Amino acid sequence: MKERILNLLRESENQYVSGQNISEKLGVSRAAIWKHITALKEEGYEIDSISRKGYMLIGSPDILTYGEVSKNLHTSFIGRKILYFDSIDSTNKKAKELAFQGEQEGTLVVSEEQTMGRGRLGRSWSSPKKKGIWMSLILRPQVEPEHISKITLLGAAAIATALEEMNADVKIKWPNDITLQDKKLCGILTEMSGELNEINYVVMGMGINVNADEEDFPMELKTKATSLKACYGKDFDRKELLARIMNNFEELYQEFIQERSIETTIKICKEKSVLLGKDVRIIRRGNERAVTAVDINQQGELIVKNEQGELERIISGEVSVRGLYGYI
Ligand code: BTX
Repeated sequence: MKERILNLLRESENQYVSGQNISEKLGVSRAAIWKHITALKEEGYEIDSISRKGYMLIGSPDILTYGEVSKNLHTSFIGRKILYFDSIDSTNKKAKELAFQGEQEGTLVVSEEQTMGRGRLGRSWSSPKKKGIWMSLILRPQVEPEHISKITLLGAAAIATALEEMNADVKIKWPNDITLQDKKLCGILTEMSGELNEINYVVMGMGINVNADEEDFPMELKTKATSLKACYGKDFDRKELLARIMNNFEELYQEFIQERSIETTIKICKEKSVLLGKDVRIIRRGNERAVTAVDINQQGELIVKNEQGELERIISGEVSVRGLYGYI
């Protein structure tokens, strides 16, 4: 009922809606309306109330609920259901539990903060409250498990495109990072449950530093992480960014599922690549070697030239890529 009252207020932008009108349309008592309005105010909605005139919505909180995100969402199934948390250990963990219980494809788990956000290989992911977008998407692609690493690239391309639409000049660092001024802005963690030749579900976790100030990052991240705000000196609209990511992702995902192609994704990943043409280190289980990044092929693999001058394909799996002297 609270959501329905909110929707009525949203529909009547800049106008008062009388208590009687709400009561007739939704079949609730005036006292019940008052109770829900009070609850909405507690959530951060600014609602003006004048006796005899009624209620008017004058401001919405900076929260990533479906009600707040959906205005900019144009998808048919990606992000059409958002499970919203104020605080959680990890959205990937929650999404995996839900997917295991049968949650449908496209459901998005979002939290304002994570107390145990995770990166790849058990690393931790700093997720301060309301300073970023910490979310995990449940997918059930009907493809062989070997294609799963492509989903990370779809995510990277969708996020980079959304950020470009909002005038942020970001780069993609194959396979799972987005960078801004050579620092880490976003990381993607894709996890899968499946059999040898069948996928049960995939969870793609995305962490994006949006409005974090430098002091929001732990000491060890200060030289290597950045946020949109730290770079551009202003707040970015998290709701709009989230919706744009979903819109872009759905398009790329449809191409992947229906046409078995990631051509558009690869084009974006190459155009925005921070690695191509650079000398980099490939790190696999503690072993490092220097190569030159040359290309990304249609399978989403990184093509590098090794010290012998031979071309090699690097599959994302367990590798990390670093610049010769630092993160890039
Ligand atoms: P990764 O293993 O490539 O990166 C993890 C590393 O990045 C850490 O070891 C640390 O050095 C650095 N780092 C940690 N937090 C941040 C941050 N906020 N910004 C920049 N650098 C950071 C990347 O793993 C994948 C991260 C996925 C995070 C999402 S958030 C929603 C979902 N839930 C969850 O638990 N993880 C994913």
